[in-house]
Amino acid sequence: MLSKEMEKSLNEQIAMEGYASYLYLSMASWCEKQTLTGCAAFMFRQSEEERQHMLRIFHYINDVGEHAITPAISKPPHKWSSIQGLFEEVYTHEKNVSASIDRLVAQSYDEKDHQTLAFLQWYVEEQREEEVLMRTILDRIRLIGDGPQSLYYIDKEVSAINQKQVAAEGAEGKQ
Ligand code: OFO
Repeated sequence: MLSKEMEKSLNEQIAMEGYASYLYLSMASWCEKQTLTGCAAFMFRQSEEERQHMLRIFHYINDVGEHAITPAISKPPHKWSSIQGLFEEVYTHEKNVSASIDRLVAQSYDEKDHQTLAFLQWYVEEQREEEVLMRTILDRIRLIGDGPQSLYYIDKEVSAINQKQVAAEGAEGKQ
């Protein structure tokens, strides 16, 4: 059982994860149109991951006897001025998600809702990993430079990072 406030907050988190999934899908499409196929593969996988994050909360809310609500999702942007700008937006978005998870953790402490607190630990760790990942990509882009001559190398680099993620997720059996 959840408090009404916690049910509402978790449903809001569902909407945030759902938006992330759509935003990354839109980014994947833009990358594909720029023939940045490595970046596109990375963003398609991230989009699917965010959908799994959303579903994990769905199941949790319903499992504890409350009602997970399918959110309305607003249309994400569909164009970016550069690949660096795109990854900067991803990084900012991930930091906002982390802040939202932190607020949920604080709320569970305040409500002495230990089961939700335990449930959220997975998200705390996941957000830490995602922030590190996005910061690593941004550091590489800054190192390579994102002028037209560099795009091929950026795409190769992101593709290699994506392959590593796929392998790690396979090893962990992670969704
Ligand atoms: Fe859902 O992990 Fe990123 O946002």
